[in-house]
Amino acid sequence: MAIIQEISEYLQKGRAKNVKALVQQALDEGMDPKQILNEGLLDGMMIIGGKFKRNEIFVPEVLVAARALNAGLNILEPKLVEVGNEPVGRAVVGTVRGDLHDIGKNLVVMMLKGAGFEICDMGVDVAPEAFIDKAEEIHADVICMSALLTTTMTNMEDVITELKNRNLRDKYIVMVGGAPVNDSFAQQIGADYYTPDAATAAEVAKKAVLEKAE
Ligand code: B1M
Repeated sequence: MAIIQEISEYLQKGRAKNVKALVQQALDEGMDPKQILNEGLLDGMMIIGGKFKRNEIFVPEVLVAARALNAGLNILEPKLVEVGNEPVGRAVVGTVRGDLHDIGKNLVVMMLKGAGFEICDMGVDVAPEAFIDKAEEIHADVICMSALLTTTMTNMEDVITELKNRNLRDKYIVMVGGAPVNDSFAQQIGADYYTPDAATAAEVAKKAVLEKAE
């Protein structure tokens, strides 16, 4: 079996140690880190997502698969972030209030680091005030929010409302993303950018910061 498929299958079984070893082996064999990420780790997680949706598996199985995914990501991270070097700006990144999903957010953190950003990773279940307080504290350029639930994506708007209340809206580039989020939702809540994936988020953040500085 091809190593990339093995990574996906061990991830689905929640075998973190095997995933970790196979990701390392794939890197040692010279495989592209992005291919390992997309075709091995994320492919495996998509299959888990489908089974979860169809009630074929439940939260514990999803959690062990997520742990295996994170084990693989830890090995990949240095390779994914070594792409960029020049610091281009600072970003505060977090998953919005009420939402505990952090895998996509962690990818956004990695890709932004790779694009040369200094990052403050706020974790999950982040209150609107906390995003803004931290952005002010570290003199951030960008606020990045992730949401995976239709019930929590609406909390992204609270951050924008709070920015407006504090007369800070124009100070920050606000970016949103996550499975249920799309461009029209981003426009509706007044975010600056929606991007469908972490790599695009990093590209767009870099471009936006450079444009704002001109
Ligand atoms: Co949750 N969950 N979950 N879950 N879970 C989903 C999201 C769900 C779609 C599953 C399903 O039913 N098919 C569903 C949401 C339904 C909905 O809202 N319409 C769901 C549900 C219902 C729930 C619970 C309510 C289940 C329960 O308790 N009964 C519960 C909620 C807990 C809470 O948050 N309060 C719950 C819990 C969990 C676990 C804890 C078990 C686990 C999370 C573990 C963790 O994150 N550490 C989990 C998981 C793993 C999933 C699925 C299976 C996978 C999510 C994931 O990590 N995908 C998910 C099904 C699915 O999405 N197919 C599901 C991989 C990740 C890389 O993708 O985060 O989308 P994603 O990130 C992408 C892009 O979206 C983008 O970049 C990444 C790609 O590069 N992106 C951004 C993300 N953020 C971005 C920000 C940006 C730009 C791009 O700019 C700032």
